[in-house]
This record gives sequence, C-alpha cells and structure tokens, in this order.
Amino acid sequence: MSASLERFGPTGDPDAIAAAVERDGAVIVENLLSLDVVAQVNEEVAAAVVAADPSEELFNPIMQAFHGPFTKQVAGVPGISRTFATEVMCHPVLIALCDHILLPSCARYQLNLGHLLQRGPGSEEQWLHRDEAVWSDVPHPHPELQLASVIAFVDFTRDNGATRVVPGSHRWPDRQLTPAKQVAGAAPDPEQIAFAEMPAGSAVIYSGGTIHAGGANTTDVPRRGAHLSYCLGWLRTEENNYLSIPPAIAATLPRQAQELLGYAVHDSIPRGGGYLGMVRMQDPVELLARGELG
Ligand SMILES: O=C(O)CCC(=O)C(=O)O
Ligand SMILES: [Fe+2]
Repeated sequence: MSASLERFGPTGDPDAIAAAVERDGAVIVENLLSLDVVAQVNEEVAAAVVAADPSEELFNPIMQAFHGPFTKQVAGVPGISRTFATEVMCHPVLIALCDHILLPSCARYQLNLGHLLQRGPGSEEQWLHRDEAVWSDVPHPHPELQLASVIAFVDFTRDNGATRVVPGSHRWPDRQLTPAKQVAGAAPDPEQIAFAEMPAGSAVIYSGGTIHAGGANTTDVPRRGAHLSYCLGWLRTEENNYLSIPPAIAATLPRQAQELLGYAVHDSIPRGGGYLGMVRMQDPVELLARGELG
C-alpha cells in the first residue's frame, strides 16, 4: 500500500485546495490545464526540448546527480512559451493558492522558477528532498517560503516517473532543522510515499517543506513535467528570472506575468516596511510599460 493525496477537479474551491495543502502538504488538481493549453505549450517548447542536452555540464556536479543523466531540463520556460507564461504561470487556481499561502508573509510573491523537466527512459528515482532547502540559511522555523508544483505535460504514471510525495512531511519535526542537521531517522518508509499519477494537464501542488522527488522511468516514454514554483517576494529566487526572461521579452507579456517575473517593486511601505527591487527609484514594471527599461 502506498499513501495517497487528496484530489480536486479544475473547478475545485481554492479555499478547500489551500486548506488541503496546509493540512497534507500536497494535493493533486486534475485537469488544471485544458488539453489545448497542454498541446500549445508542448508545441512552443518543442525546439528547446530537442536542443536540451541532458549531459551538459552544470555549475555544480551535485545538480547533475540530482536530476540524473537522462533528464532534459529547459529553464526559463515563461520566456520561451507565451502560453506557459500566460495560461500556466498566471493560472487563477495557482494564483489563488499563492494568495492563501504566501501573501500573508510578503507584500507580493514571485515566480521562483519555471522549468521543464523531461525525465527520460532509464531515469532512476530522484533523491527525496524539500525544495525549500535552497533557502537553508533562513532560520527555522519560518513562514511558508514557497508553493511548488509539478504539472504533467504527458500522462504521469507510476512507471514513467510520476512525482513521489510524502503527505504530512511538511509537519515532521525535522523540518525545523537546517537540511544539514536533518536526522536520517526521518527518512520516509515506502508506504508513506504517494505517487502523483495523473492525466496530462494535471498538477501536484506542494509546500516547500514537503518531501518529494521525481520517480524512476522504466517505460520508453519521456516523462515531461513542468516544475513551476513561487516564493515570497523578498527572497532570492532559484532562477535569476530577470536574466532568463530579460526586459525585451518581459515587455511582450501581460502585466501580471511581468509582476510575477519579479519586475514589480516589493513595496512594504504600506505595511510599515520599505521597498525592494526598484530601478532609478522607479517601479521597473512601470518603466517597462513606458518603454524605458532595457
Ligand atoms: O520531476 C519531478 O517529478 C520532481 C522534480 C523535483 O522535485 C525537483 O527538481 O526539485
Ligand atoms: Fe523538488
């Protein structure tokens, strides 16, 4: 027996979905994207996926081992696929969940990263991990830093490497420790792991503190998923989104996408704080609108 995750449909009540994320650390929203959107994104990323080289040397060899030798990774997808930027990154359900989970702790949240992860045949199980470990210097305990998702761009099955998730692990006591101090005894048993089997267009959505990993792909079908995550607006993002989606490309996107990409000032002045991210003492998203950036 393996564990399971609560499932919602595309019209699920965001309050109920957010409550389930808070309770279990993860949920599945089936058919979040229509098959038209899935097909459009797949078409728009096709050339980038062909060009992606799984054996490309990365800046840190541990990253290579983390993703394995058969994973094609396409970074900066909102700059490659307009449909991804507008219909996926700005999806109202994901935005509503970010409003619930991240907005209490920042003036605005932002995209942390939008990558395509195509785990090819032969991929082995990825190491179980917490995505929030990228901010391991933030003292523990801390507010929710991140809301993450893996969105299926082909059907996800247990055999082709559906994401593995440990429900409830966002509440495990070891989350209060920095990753270096997390105790080996907290490693999950196999029956504590849920498999995010779901049709293309569905998403597994989880908190930064939830233990998860990609699965092994024993089929001959490449498992294409998008790793899309958001974080508090005052954190350094995993992808440098300003360089990956520079002003000339960001200027072609709707304002909501520009804001999520980090082009808007994080303005805490109304909350008694200060501001982050200005350019020439202006809000860069306004400079973009006036054609004065880049
Ligand atoms: O590809 C997956 O299913 C999960 C990927 C993941 O967890 C990661 O890259 O951080
Ligand atoms: Fe992850």
